[in-house]
Amino acid sequence: MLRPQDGPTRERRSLSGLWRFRLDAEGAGRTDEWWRSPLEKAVDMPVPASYNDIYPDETIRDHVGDAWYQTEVRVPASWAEQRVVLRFDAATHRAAVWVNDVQVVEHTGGYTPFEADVTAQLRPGAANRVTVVVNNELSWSSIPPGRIEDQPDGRRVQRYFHDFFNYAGLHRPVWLYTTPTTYISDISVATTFDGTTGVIDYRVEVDGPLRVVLRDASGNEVAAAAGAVGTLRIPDVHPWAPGDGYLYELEATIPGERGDSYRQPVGVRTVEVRGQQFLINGKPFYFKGFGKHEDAAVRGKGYDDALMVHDFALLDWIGANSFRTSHYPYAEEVLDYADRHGVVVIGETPAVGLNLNLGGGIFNSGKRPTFSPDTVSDDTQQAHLQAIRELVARDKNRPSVALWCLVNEPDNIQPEARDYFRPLAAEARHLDPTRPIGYANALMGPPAECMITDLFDVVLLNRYYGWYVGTGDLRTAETALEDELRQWAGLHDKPIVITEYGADTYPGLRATLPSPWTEEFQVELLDVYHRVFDRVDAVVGEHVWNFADFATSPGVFRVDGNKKGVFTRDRRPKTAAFRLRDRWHS
Ligand code: GCB
Repeated sequence: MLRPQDGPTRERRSLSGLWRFRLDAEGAGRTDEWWRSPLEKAVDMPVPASYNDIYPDETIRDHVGDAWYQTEVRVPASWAEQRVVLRFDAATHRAAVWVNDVQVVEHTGGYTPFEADVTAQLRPGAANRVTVVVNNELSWSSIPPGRIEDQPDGRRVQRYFHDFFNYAGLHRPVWLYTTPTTYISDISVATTFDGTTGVIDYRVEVDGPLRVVLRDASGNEVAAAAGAVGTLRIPDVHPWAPGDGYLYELEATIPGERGDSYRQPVGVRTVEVRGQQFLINGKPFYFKGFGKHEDAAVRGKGYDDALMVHDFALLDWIGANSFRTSHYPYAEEVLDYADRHGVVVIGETPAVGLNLNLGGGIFNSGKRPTFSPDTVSDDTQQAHLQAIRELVARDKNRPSVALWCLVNEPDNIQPEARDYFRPLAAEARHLDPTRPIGYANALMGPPAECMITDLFDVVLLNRYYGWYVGTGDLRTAETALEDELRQWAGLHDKPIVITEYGADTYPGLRATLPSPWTEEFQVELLDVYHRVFDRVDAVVGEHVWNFADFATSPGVFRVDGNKKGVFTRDRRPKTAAFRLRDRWHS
């Protein structure tokens, strides 16, 4: 699926703005057919945004079930000549959509786009109603999973096995766009080098003749070809590289008056795992950065240009070269920016919380079966496969994405884990043979007991020695961490990226002797980890948890959310930010 774009044959209309909004805890809207008329008893709701924190109203914040959005749209009469598509960049976690009285699409999965051809339903030149019902329920057959508890007072409460708040709604822009009736439906590129020549293998989904032109960043034509499948060669190529987001532009054109054209950015680079090294363009790459979240006050997970650019500016300020889209695919605008600025991305699926013995980095008592017909089951696996397919389909052409992370902190020691993950790893490799894959391993799945690491290319470790384990004891943390990293390096000839390490830190809480929750402790803990990383050659990256403080569900170990941010939720630096800046710039 291609992103909407403006061009000689295509036109976009953003539906961002205020929509009408109404909660529907009882599910009446589907039986009473609320899409047939203007939504009654509605309030204004901004799109894009999570709906949860817009009003000071706990029935909205803690809502479980359907929520309805509706807007009215008019497009020019000239659109009658065109094919018209309605696209949602995301609707969390599932949605059904009507244009006027007709349902046009349904989608499950809260962080990937979906669209419908609405040429037959949308009346150009007239007023049209667009109605969406989004549903935020998580179950054992959703990714991420969850379960709903019925309270004695009749309320339904959503429980889930990850700590970040279950924000919901229309988190990303909504578009109407046109294409000609004969149109380009997808483009795939894969890049390599032949000496100093860049090689782009392309495939365009189209029936009939096609022309392809490649231009450099100054707009000069550097290669051309004919046909839907082919190879372009660029002598003296300017590679895409970390810190140098150089992009070419591939323009595919269906010739003729009723033809189509589409511009696809292309960064020429290779990614490879060789022994315990992670190579970009054949050179060892060391990941410096963070696990992040899409999270901010008021808008929740709603996409925002200002916040996005600011976050990248802070990454640059602190000397980071990469981040992980923990724990779901981020807005496409974020990936565009990373592509254009040479920021390396670990792209993660929304699979988080597939571990019944762990919750938000904390051990639960006892051993419970994660994989069973009543918990993580074949249904979960199907949803997980679909999430992988949609992520790869969306981001396959992005030079910034160097590695796929298929799941965060799953149960990796129950024997069934192998049967669950083997088809997932195989599918990811089949869909994208050009990128390595990994999964983020939790502390309770140590090297000797892990059933699945051999299915992956890179060892990704989330570690909390000195925080969740041996809280406050940084001396033991240092030896335990080093000991464990050496075990991994000895067992697997694979590079290790530390995808999480950190400590909750209440901004402004200071102490002469570092103790948990103080700013000094966060600094000391990072120092300890960095000393160890520098001693273990197999470690090729460090992603601190987290870039910024973020909202969570309530918990006794959460003070107004997760406070492991190096920046506060409003993006002010804690003391640790300056320490990281010194390290990462040196
Ligand atoms: C983890 C999880 C992350 C949590 C973090 C924590 O291991 O991967 O989602 O937020 O721990 O702070 O507990």
